[in-house]
Amino acid sequence: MSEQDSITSLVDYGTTWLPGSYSTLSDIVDVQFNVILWFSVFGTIGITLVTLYFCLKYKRTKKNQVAQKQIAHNMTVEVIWTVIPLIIVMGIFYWGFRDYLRLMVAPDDAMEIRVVGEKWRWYFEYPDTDKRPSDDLVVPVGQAVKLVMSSKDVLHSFFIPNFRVKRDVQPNRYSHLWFEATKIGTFQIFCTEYCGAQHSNMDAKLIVMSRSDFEEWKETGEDTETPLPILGKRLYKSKACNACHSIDGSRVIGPTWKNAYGTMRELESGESVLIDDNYLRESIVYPANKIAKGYPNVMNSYAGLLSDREINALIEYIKTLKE
Ligand code: HEC
Ligand SMILES: [Cu+2]
Repeated sequence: MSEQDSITSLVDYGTTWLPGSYSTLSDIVDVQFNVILWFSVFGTIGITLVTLYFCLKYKRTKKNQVAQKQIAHNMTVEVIWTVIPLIIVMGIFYWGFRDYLRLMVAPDDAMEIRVVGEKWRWYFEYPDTDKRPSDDLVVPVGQAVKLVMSSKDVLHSFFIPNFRVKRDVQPNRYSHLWFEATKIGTFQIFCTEYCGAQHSNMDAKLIVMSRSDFEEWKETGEDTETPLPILGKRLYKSKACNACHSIDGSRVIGPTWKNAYGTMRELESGESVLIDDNYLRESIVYPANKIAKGYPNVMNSYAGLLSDREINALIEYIKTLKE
């Protein structure tokens, strides 16, 4: 079986209860979830049944007047129903805390990857390479990976359901998360903290590769072959420009790209500029320099995040959107 064949589909929904489990620690989370869940289910049903039984048994009737008697104290019963639950709950606490530490503390040999969240996309930086930020989180199988995460704007939350890991991602502060993938495949990453209009589009792919494929992937440079407009079209989605710019004339958060090239753009400053290559480039790299009239200044700079070729590709793509 080749590596391609063994790639699992995006999002393994698993059972009714939980999505498929693909990291070294996801099983311990599941075991604990299931034990506590079923313990609670039996507890709830058991207590309800006993309550109902007592209600009927000790119901006050003409024949049975015992129910009138008040019982203030029963030491034996009270000690039993305090000590037994205490032991059970402390056991769950010990177990939970021990596994919590395993989830929180990354092993020393973990590989570090930086995660940046911004409205409305994730991107991933590999500190030990000169690779450009990646739109997919690519990791080798069987290797502990530690994510160092921060946000450029608001609070986001990074969630890989199949790995049972989730953590808030804040501005001006780093949060951490670690995992070790057990299988080669592609998995879904979500943002699970409502972060504005396009929050539901804030997802990414986690691609788990064999170690040799991963080493190869790290070495691959940028795409120099795809024709510019086609590459631009791909980047429009992968760099999440589509969260704020439409290509069909509709207004999202920013101006549509349809029929934009070659027309005049009114700016907040009162000036007008021709939408040409220079204006487009400046708008991508320094969006705050010239604000389109009537639009909020919410676009992040893509300086350093897009190569020259990628910026050219986006411009060429915008040019093709003329009718
Ligand atoms: C968070 C929303 C958001 C995202 C994501 C975003 N933009 Fe923008 N963009 C805006 C807004 C709002 C404006 C208008 C205000 C301004 O000029 O900064 C704008 C303006 C522009 C303009 C000037 C357009 C004009 O008609 O004047 C260009 C070009 C542009 N963006 C390109 C991009 C590209 C390329 C990407 C993806 C790599 C991108 N934007 C991602 C919100 C966004
Ligand atoms: Cu978000």
